[in-house]
Amino acid sequence: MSAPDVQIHAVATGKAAELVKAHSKPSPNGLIFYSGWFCPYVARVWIALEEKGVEYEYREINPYKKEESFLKINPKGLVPAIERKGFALYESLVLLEYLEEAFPDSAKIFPESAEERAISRMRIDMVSKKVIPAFFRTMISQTEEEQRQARKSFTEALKEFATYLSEEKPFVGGEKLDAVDISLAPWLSRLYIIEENRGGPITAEETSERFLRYVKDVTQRESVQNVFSDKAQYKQIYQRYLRNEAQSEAAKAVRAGRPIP
Ligand SMILES: N[C@@H](CCC(=O)N[C@@H](CS)C(=O)NCC(=O)O)C(=O)O
Repeated sequence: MSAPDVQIHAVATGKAAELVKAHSKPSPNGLIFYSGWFCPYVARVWIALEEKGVEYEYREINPYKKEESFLKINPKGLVPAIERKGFALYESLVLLEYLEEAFPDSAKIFPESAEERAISRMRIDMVSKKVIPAFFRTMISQTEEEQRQARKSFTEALKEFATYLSEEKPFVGGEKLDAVDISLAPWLSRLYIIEENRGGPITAEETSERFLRYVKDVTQRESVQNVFSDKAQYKQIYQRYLRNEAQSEAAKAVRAGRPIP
């Protein structure tokens, strides 16, 4: 099987391109954000930067090229990553925690108390271990029966996520997005891929009315919309998953039944 993943539109488009332009110069705080416009893990960090109001310099990377200069920042060769005053770091969820601690005056995305923070981490762990693998599996499944089963696991995981929501506030974080919301948000922006190709709209029967309202609120949030490129540009990438031809580390792991790296 060939490895066509390296063929990606080179730069962000649409609303995301405006954000890239606004962050094209070195930032006074020295933060460099290594991004791939198309990547949902990148979107987590990008949304967090925007929600927190932390300044950054945006640099576009094609992680499939595994260029030597980027491997010095992240030896795994994956985006997102950051660099600041000679310090390099990667892994989207670690980056969320780093931003919270390294920029203590910025808007908070984790709760104050140790107990609530621990609960947030458990919820984020559920997103990573259940929701995201089931999302990828639903995309790469080829037979109708596989697709049906994968979608069932996916929507059951979403239903579990819905138990984190209250009737009073739009988000898990209350009136604004917190790290739990942000850990899932990029996949909610990409729900249409499942809906258009794997069995139609996600229904309230599969999840809940409350969850469907949450999807609307999250996907309409300014920070979430602003990191999204033109929908058409994602197609080339997601077609590779839908045909089960993607050769990304995530695709290889899901195919082999291993945890996503
Ligand atoms: N666990 C990583 C996953 C990052 C990841 O898989 N990024 C993808 C792009 S969406 C990547 O860089 N892929 C390059 C490859 O698979 O070779 C995180 O949370 O940051």
